[in-house]
Amino acid sequence: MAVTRTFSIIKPDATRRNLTGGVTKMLEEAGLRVVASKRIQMTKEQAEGFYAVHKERPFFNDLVSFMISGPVVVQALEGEDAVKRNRDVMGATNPADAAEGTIRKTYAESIEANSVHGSDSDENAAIEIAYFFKPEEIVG
Ligand code: RTP
Ligand code: MG
Repeated sequence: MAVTRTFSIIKPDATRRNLTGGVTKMLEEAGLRVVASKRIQMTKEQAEGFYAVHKERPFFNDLVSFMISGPVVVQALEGEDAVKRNRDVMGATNPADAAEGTIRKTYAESIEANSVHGSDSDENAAIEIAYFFKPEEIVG
């Protein structure tokens, strides 16, 4: 299995509850390595751009408001088959549907305040990493 990268966000519901370490520990225990990380306050424009694929969805405005409601931690993660590995440990979007032992089952508050984002393909991972990090900020 090839070592690849994915992009993760620790969302405002998790930073608010001081769960940056708890979430990162679960990512690391799943075999992912943090190769870039920073805590930021996203602007409305940044959040709208990041979630542009969802702009016709009914939850878009609420999602953008939520993502700028507090600090987030953006991370690039590296590991074998990183996109799938990360999505497996994240669990289902709705924590009510998430499997035991996943980040969302453990920490998420609701389908919106679900503690983490993770890229859904290698192609999107590359786009999302480049949206937040300069190449020299990533140390593999
Ligand atoms: P993500 O992109 O954050 O990793 O999560 P995902 O693939 O599991 O979910 P996606 O369908 O891409 O939706 C992006 C984020 O929008 C919020 N959401 N709210 N109110 C709702 O029905 C609803 N559905 C989705 C969640 O924060 C979700 O992670
Ligand atoms: Mg998604």
